[in-house]
Amino acid sequence: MSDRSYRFSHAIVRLPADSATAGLRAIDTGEPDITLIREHHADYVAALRTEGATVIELPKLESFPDAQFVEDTALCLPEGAVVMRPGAPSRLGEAAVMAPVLHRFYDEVLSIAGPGTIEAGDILTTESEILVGTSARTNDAGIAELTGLVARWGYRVRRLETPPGVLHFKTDCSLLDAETILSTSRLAAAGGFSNYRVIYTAPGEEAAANSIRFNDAVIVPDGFPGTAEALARAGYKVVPVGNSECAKLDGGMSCLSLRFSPPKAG
Ligand code: CIR
Repeated sequence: MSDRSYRFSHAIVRLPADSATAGLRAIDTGEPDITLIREHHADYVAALRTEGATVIELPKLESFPDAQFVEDTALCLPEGAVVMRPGAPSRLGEAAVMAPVLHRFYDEVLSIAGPGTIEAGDILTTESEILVGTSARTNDAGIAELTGLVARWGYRVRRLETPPGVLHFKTDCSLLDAETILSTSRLAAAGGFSNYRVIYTAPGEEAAANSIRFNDAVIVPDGFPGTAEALARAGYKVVPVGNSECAKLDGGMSCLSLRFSPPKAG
């Protein structure tokens, strides 16, 4: 089986702005520490580089406090990229800023024109399909437009539902390999993963579900020993990275990068 859904040559990240502490959050769990955000971000970039990534570090964008969460702005596939249309009004402009960056690496860069909205934190690309969860940020019109766009590259989109109160579909799941998904039990219970093997986050460790498989490693947020152990037991190489501050902004390991293998050099 192919492995293009978790083996990549490149990652795009954006350095956290000073304004990052003003990023969106569902619940106030305390002021994020900007110095620690930067340290964790540097550790994250280092982990990607260790796993073989060419990392493109974009400059900070003070006018967009959530811009470090680059994942939400685009879907990067081997054939082309699709610029999203974020459902959070304060994040809408981030997508347009990402488009020229993607043009460096892709001949084909498509865009969600609207009126629907979709953020790529709601998209899990597996080896055989593209799963999209509806959420407060991603609606049916956004999913329908994405479905039409990626059909030209032969992709099938399957619509699932993100449980209420969960920011993004991938807040609660990640791809581990061609047949395996790491998931919280609340998301898996909503159905949709019957064609996959599911490894569950340990009880009370739901926040560990937002991890990423990047080449040989599974990069996980630090501080979730039960889930890290379950992954190690299943044979994965677990690489923990601190995420305490981005967690206060509802962000995790997937949100901080766009992972891809570009068709052109860039
Ligand atoms: C937001 O609410 O949009 C940001 N504070 C967090 C975005 C996290 N992104 C992701 O899950 N893909």
